[in-house]
Amino acid sequence: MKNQLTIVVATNNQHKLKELRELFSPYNVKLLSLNDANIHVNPDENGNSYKENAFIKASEVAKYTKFPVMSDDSGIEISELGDHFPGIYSSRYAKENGGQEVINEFLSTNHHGSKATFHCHIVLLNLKPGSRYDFEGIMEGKINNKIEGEHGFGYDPIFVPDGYEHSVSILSDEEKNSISHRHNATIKVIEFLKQISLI
Ligand code: ITT
Repeated sequence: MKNQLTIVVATNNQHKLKELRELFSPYNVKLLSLNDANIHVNPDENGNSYKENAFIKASEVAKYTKFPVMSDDSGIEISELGDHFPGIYSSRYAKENGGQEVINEFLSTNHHGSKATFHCHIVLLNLKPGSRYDFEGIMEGKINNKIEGEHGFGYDPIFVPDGYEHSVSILSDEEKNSISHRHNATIKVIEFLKQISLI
């Protein structure tokens, strides 16, 4: 049997960590939180793309561990708000406009029906010293006209995936994890790790 693969997840977002752990749970992969690895950093996400920000987070954390590092930079793009917005600013957009509940209320009232897409960019560093791999996933849908459900986080209560009638937050964790942008990026990571015989 292969050795367990240990990876440090470069995120301070506990919801992301939980989802990633669920997505990797069928495999012999141990995902360490920053806390588990005793790493306390808050990288400045000043890149111009998910890809750049994911690399900034992973490379900052990689300075403090010998394990491979995985980061996830993600966001939602809402067509009616313009090109790729809030996108890489998704977290800040909510924080600077009264918080997630306020912004979800605003968007569901004023922009319901708008096409929207979640993006996820994963960077995997140091599987071998110095190596870097990038993976992407998206989930398409639209903005709901109301806030719904208790599951998930962030914009989940107002995002209706294509082919569904309700917000992601109505879905169980397992259901979200079978269609999400994070799932769609993660399956590529898993395929790759299988190809190179690490799992
Ligand atoms: P880290 O940088 O520490 O990983 P963060 O929350 O700041 O945590 P991002 O910079 O990648 O992460 O911002 C992602 C934001 O996009 C997140 O805070 C949510 O507002 C939104 N988002 C991303 N994935 C989401 C999901 O699955 N469901 C709902 N909202 C999501």
